[in-house]
Amino acid sequence: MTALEISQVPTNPFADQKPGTSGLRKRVRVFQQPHYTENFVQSILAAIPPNGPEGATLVVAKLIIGKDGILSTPAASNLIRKRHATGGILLTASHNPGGPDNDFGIKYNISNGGPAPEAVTDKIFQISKSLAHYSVANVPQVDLSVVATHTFGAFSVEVVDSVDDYVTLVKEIYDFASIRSFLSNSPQFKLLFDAMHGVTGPYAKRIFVDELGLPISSVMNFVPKEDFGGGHPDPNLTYAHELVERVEKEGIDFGAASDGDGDRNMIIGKGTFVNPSDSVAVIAANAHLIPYFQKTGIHGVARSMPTSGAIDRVAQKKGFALFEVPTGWKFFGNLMDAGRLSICGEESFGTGSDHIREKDGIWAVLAWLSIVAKVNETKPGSSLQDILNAHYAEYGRNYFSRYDYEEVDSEGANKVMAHLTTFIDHKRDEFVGQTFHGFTVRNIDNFKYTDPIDGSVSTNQGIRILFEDGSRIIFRLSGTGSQGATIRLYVEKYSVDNYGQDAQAAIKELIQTALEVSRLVEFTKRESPTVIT
Ligand code: VG1
Ligand code: CO
Repeated sequence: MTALEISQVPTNPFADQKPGTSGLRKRVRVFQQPHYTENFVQSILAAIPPNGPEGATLVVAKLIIGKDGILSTPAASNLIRKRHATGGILLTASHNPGGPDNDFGIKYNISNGGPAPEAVTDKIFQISKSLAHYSVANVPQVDLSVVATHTFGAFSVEVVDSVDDYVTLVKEIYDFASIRSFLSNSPQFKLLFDAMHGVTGPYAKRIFVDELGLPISSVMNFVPKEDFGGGHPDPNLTYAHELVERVEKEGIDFGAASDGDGDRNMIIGKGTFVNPSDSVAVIAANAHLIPYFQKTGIHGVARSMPTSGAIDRVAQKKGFALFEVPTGWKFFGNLMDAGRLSICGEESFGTGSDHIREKDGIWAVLAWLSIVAKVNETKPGSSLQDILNAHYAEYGRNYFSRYDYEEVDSEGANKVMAHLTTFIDHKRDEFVGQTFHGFTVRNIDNFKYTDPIDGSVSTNQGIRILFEDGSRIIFRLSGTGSQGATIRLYVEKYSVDNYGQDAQAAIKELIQTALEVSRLVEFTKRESPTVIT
């Protein structure tokens, strides 16, 4: 085979290629502009460290691609680690809607398998602002529907089975035989997994049907579609309504969903919603039931700042080290690489461990399924709600809710944040100590994080209002939206013994306080949020 021809294409830089919480997220139409996508990919490649000084040429010797172009984000993280790849590029709108009029995204993961940290994304952004050309290789068309390796001189393209390595991984983590025997001995136990036409369909079919012996009717929307069948592949109570309705109507014991690229998860049962902040706490509290953690032990646990402190209670009781990081999975990577973090989660339906460097939807579903199976060995008939109640009885309950105001006018959103900032600086003295609906302000700040491993500092990670009783209100702007601005309002209230309340009723006064203090309705003209979790 002759070597590939590389050509240089002149281009002009774009000013807006700044990656956000996880990758560069824009409308599909933006990525379709001439040179836009090529520019960004070139900027990523140029930012890869081992290639040294500015202007050095990156030699891409090998490309590994999932069959049919399908690879979930967690499976890609695993593959990068297993194959010792330099990094990986993921083309995905993640939890946002896709198709020609909606979203697209490009995520870049580094050699540890995790999302690029800020130092790397900053470098990508810097390069993108002055890019004058990109390189294109004339690689012949490769059939992505067949697992094979294609060699072109010193360069090769390997098309791999998307599911195999991932299934091997999760089978090392969990006791499949015990889950399988629980399922076959409990014919009344109904499980339903919704892949939301995202990437996890083939994984779910292989794991739940082939490996665990469930009927094919246990998985829904399992054919991946480019536009997610017109849906919004975000596994929450609003967008996964098809699953939610079926769980209630059909009395399903265990319902689960994951997002477009398979890194998020939602766990529900009839009449039961497992809040993601509780989910990671319950997994941490029950980690001794999972073979992987029996082997490794728990080195530490972590959560993103807005995630409730439910896991803090577990850490305290069990003596685990606890870390609070900014929003975004990239902040967990250093701690994991340093061997200081085993289990972590985000309130945004992200849960995972150090088995890879991404949050992992199917991993979380299997974690819960393992816990259900084990608990049922000693307490037959235990439901998700029973497991939650037992947890609340032992640790208390952190009532938590998130209100999303999606695609609001940027100007309005900025006004909300600017107004709140006045209480951090010049109006601080009158604000701290004030009481709203029974909650007295103890402190207000803008979350700043110093990475304990490399000392890097991330500022402006969300405005926190902390109250005397430990309750919190947090405001931050989304870094994954593609249009206007999205305001996220998070509230949390801890109760040691009153854990049977409806979550919305429990946090009602905090929401009132948040809206009053921020003047959000006035600034954004939004009477109500688009999504409530
Ligand atoms: C959101 C979530 C954050 C998550 C990120 C990426 O970011 O809040 O917790 O890590 O999405 O998820 P933001 O900046 O919009 O709040 V995914 O499934 O798009 O990788
Ligand atoms: Co995602």
